[in-house]
Amino acid sequence: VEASIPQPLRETWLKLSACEFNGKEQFQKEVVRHVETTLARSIYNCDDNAAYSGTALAIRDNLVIKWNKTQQQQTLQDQKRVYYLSLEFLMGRTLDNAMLNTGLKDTAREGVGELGFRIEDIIDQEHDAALGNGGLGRLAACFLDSLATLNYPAWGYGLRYRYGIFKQEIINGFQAEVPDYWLDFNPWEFPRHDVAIDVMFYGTVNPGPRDDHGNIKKVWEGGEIVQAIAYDVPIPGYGTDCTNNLRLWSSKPSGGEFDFGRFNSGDYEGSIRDQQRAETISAVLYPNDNIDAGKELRLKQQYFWVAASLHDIVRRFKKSHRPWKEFPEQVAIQLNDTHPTLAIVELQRIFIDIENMPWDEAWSIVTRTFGYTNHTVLPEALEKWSVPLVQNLLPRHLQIIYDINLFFLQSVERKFPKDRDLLRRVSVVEEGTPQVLRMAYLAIIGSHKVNGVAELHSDLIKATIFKDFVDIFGQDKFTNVTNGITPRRWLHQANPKLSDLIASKVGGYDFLRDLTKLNVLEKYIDDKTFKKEWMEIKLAAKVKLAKYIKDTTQMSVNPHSLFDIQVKRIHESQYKRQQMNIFGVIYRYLRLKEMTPEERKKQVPRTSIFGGKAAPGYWMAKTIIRLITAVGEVVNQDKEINGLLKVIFIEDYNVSKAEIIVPASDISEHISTAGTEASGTSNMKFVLNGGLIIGTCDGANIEITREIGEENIFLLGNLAEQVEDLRHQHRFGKDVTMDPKLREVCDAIEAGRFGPEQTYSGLIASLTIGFDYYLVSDDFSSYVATQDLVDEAYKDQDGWATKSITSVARMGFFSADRAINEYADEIWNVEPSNIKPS
Ligand code: OX2
Repeated sequence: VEASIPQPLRETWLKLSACEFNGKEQFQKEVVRHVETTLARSIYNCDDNAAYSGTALAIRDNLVIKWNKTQQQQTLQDQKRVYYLSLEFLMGRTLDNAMLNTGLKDTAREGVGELGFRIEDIIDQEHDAALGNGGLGRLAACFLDSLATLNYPAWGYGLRYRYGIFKQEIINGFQAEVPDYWLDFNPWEFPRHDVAIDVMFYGTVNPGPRDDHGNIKKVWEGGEIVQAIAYDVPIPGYGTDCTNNLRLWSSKPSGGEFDFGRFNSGDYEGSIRDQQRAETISAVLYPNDNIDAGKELRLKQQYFWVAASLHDIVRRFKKSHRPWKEFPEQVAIQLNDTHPTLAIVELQRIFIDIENMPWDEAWSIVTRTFGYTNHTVLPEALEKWSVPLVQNLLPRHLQIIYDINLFFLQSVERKFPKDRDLLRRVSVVEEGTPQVLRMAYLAIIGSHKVNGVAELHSDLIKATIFKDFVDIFGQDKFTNVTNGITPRRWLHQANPKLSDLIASKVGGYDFLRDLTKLNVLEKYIDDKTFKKEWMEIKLAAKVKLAKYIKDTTQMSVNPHSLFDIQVKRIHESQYKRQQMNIFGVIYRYLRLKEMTPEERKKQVPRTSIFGGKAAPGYWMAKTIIRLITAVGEVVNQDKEINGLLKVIFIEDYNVSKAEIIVPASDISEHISTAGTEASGTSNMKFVLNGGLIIGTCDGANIEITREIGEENIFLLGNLAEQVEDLRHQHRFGKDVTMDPKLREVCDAIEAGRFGPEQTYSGLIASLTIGFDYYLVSDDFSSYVATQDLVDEAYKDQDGWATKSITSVARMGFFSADRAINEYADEIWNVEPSNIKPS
């Protein structure tokens, strides 16, 4: 029975319903009320942090009213909904975004101003919600913003990690990790203790009674039960009342906090052991970007999250009393990478074991419901679960996986008779000791669409890792949706001055809802004052970053130097190639050292800025960080260099820091080995903020080039189609000598110019005895030459401004709104809903 107010009393209730505050005075009243009553503080102890809390709670009230309305209207309209399943949502901060999306920022600025606070200081109090590693998690966050902005009825489902991605500290030049406990005060989540779902692990599968068709049922029973508690987060759209829901699951023991029997008999520790075991499931985000760790706890997280989410989705569908066959017309579930692949198996299990549906009918519904997004071709990132592990943890699911695989292989056999090798290649079960499950294959088999995240990437998966599946299912099942970013956070919020300048030229802020409107800017490339303002805004962003660097590292950098930025995860396999960047910095340093003072005067001063986390325990990635900091220690103090080159490592790169860093680049680096970076999304953020790119022909760089024009990007290096040959040469070629420029850099490192050479021996060895898998030596001289072109181009500031403005004008395609509309049309078949404004 659902709790609700009986009909005759609803009138009374409705008259009393909460209203949004309106205008500055009402806002201020709410802030003060929250500080005084919700926080129990007063005028005498209201610091920035208390002011943040009061402001957040006041803004939150308005948000919640919109959110409730949206959810009620969506339920009433009973349209098809999208469910975006992602183990990561890298949200960053919420307050500023919520104020901007609901149009309350000016009110809030004035309001808190009169109460003695600066809105910027208040915003700065908030802890990032860092429930993600990098691009994959941030993409999910951008997609939520676009789904709400475009009025799509959509929910995100994820895990409520108690610890997000660790905080990075740099100690003596090396990375150290500190836990990120972020839930101290989080006004943006609403616990739903009434939404508690039991999830079972382990146990056995036993024969049960016969079903309606006379078959003996399989009963999964006797396992350990953990409860999933829902925590809901409102997601406001920009310029609309549509406020969607992100539901995050938290784990807790089922049936009471601890074992009273044990407690009373004096076994205090034992009594809380089960509680801790249960709570461990949602305790911590695995800090791996693009690497499959294969740990049991991770599989537990995946099933826990997937089981709770599907239970929730199925329950919501059942409320509509529609026949099961309409399920795919009401529900679209998108799998963000293979992490939620068990959802396919779980839905099939619900249908056949619980709802007693025949296999084929169930499977047809399942496959029409799911879509799968692939984000990588890197072999180390493709998820594989050991069969014994799955057998133990999810015995019934393993049986269903075997059946899915069997029926699939039978269909392949019918289509390609006698091709035994094909069957071996496409089987979900990979032979070996132990056998492993290839989750990507299961995801393909169980979905109606599979997409890559940029054109090159989508082509590559069809030609390489999923080639057999294209032969089996046909081309149409495979598609591309190039990633995008939300211009609300990554332009309007991060760079308000630029957003205002653009708005003054393109006729208001409509471009934030239709980014193609930026193209109007091209009209102004000869407008001197506009150009000047444009470059002043860039300089102001650099000054702001320089100040941040000064405040946090005590290092002074010259805002008039060329800011060259590479911020992204540092991957163990080194495919993003921060090492190439720092080798290039060393090469530049060696050249500067050789120059006469006169020659030095002609050089463009440069500040090389790095940031990014390495997974704990990943030694190669950490060595790269150490080399960067060590080069900084030498170069930054070198009197001869006199500020012509500075090397900065920004500690603890995260979303809120990206909002300071992204607007401040002159050039940013996206230099992955061609064919390895599926898309990249920071490339889009930097260009949207008027920074140029130095990059390889990889991922979305290719489409960015197509949109903005070759003259506006600095491309370098070998192409994806050359990579295989080059690797072959490295391994089997006769006289493979290292590029002489790179040799010189290695010699300097080995001579100990950046500290003990043993520190870097692994990194150097990866180039030589490791056969230079990521082709640094093949791309290095092109990289160095291209950096020289960057310097030349930068000397012509007017030409640079032209490139910058033209690029921004042509970036409309890279809005996440465009990406979401493509998903909606081609994969989900959903329509925006009609959210009536309040
Ligand atoms: C990342 C990809 O490495 C990156 O290229 C892409 O832009 C991003 O996903 C969003 O699509 N884990 N992280 C990624 O892939 C995996 C796997």
